Amino acid sequence: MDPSSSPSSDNKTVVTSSHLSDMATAGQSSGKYYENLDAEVAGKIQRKVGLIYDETMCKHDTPDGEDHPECPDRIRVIWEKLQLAGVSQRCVVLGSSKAEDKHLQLVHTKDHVNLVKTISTKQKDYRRNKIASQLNSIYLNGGSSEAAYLAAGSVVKVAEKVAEGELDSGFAIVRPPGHHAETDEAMGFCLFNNVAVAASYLLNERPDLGVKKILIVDWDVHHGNGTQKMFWKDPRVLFFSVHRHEYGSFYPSGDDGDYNMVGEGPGEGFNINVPWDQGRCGDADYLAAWDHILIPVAREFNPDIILLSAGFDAAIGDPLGGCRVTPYGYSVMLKKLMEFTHGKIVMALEGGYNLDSIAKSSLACVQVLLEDKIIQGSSEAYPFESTWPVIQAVRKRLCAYWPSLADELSWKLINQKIPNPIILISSSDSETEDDPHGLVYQISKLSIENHQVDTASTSWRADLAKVDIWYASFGSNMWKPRFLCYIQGGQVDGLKKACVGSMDKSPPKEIVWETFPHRLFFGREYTARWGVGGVAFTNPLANLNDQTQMCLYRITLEQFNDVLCQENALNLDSDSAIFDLAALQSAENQISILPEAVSLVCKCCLVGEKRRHSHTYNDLHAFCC
Ligand code: X5A
Ligand code: ZN
Repeated sequence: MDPSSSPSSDNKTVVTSSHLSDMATAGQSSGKYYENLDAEVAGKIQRKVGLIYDETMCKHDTPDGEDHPECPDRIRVIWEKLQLAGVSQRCVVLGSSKAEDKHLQLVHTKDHVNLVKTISTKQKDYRRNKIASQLNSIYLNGGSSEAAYLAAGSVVKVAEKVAEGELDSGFAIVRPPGHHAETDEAMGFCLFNNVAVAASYLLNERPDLGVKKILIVDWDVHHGNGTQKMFWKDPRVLFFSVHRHEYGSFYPSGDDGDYNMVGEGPGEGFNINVPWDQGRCGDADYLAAWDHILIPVAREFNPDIILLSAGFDAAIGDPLGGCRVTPYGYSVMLKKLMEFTHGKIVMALEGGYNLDSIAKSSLACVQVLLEDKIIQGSSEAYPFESTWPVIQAVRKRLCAYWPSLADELSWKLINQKIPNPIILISSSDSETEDDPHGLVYQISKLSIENHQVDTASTSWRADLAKVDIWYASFGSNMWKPRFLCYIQGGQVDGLKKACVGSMDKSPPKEIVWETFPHRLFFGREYTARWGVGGVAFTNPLANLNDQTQMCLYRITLEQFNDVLCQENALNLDSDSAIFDLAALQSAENQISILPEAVSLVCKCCLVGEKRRHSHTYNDLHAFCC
């Protein structure tokens, strides 16, 4: 294969704002219809994106109204979000349709279809709970049958319109979800396998539409066991699922989601599983799987249409998934799929249980389908160290079928030099004071006074915006509204004068409370900016049994500079950064010479696995005062 198009070319997976440049297209995301005119003036025709939402699917609910993650509000919040953002107004909104039994029976047994069909009838009232309890992770009520028929039928309808060319792409906002449902069994909150029914419908019932090869991408955090089984021996369907697997212990559990499950007979090689063995996977991990598995294979397979089992339970904040994909991550994954099939993509909702996350992620995806500009950047730059062995194993297992997977990933790629995360602590005051250990003072000098570096560079903001740091606060700045004054501007109680905020007003990407084995070693009662209330520093040499609670905000290094300016009553519009990359580097070096007990512990280490870098406790973290 041509090495220049090799999926293993270096640095592909680093998620930076450079991804944005690939993405820029005409049209804005605010949803005013006249912006579509802009798009057309720019020579771009607005794409026709279909949406189906029907409140009737909300009637499927727990029998006695008990709380359940797969709740009716899931699809409501998505629909409301699309409306509020002005995005649904730019789409083609279609009415829902019930699936036909003969289409359901393309992938389900007659018995299963009949069970779901009759489950909500009066005659079943007394048996319904019993039936549900004998199934795996299923509840049923009087609304279940109709919702299941509408969910499957709606995915079929969007798929049909996209295949016909009447729509460019579409999103069926449906529930119950489908991908766990097997030929003869409802499970995992799924009654009919909506996506599988649609795929089989196109292939078997609509030869006139010319769909001969279908790529099903399943990015729900759970393995799409049902879909896998339904097309196990079918080379017309390439099934790709990325999911938590945890060596077979994550739902739906067992070996089905293993990467050795590649299909059988004529379907051998047409089933691809990417099993994560731990949670916390995020944008960078998913995009690594995209860049080094899915995208090269999709290029070879050359599908006629893509069906997307779009669960959003790998999203950050999901209560079941434990992963960390951001709306931006989803939009990049989807955008990368738009290169195929002239963008003929049918999204069907699967899981996703954090209402806010699924609404935002859905919006980001529909904006991609509309070819809006992708705005937000991602939080994470590098995959887990443990992600590469998974990707390598999958590539190795499947390279006999997909030559583009045959090359070894380059050493450079999988051993990317990863900048250590740094915790920066700033106080609200720049006056110097005795620092018994010299450390705090020394670094403070280093950071505040060495700012005549590279004044020629006016682009310091862009550069520093790409670097995330942890801003560790204690005392007053632990109160979020107070810290946010530095980022978003404003004045809270206790602040003597309003802050202008950072140039980049995006809120901290993460806020974490951690207890550190250090105690406060000095404080000040009064500071220029805050008046009475003061600041404190942790004593790095204190007894390790002493504990200090700190609040860590993940912000960019650009924002950190603006925080520093405001704390020290300096102007924000300086040509150079107060604390630039060189300062960060020297702060790191200063810290690295200190004995182990001295340094703070980076949040990654506290949370668990060695992520994205390997380090010991003594190679981290800068103080900046
Ligand atoms: C569609 C989906 C999850 C089932 C989890 C059961 N199902 N514990 O996300
Ligand atoms: Zn799921």
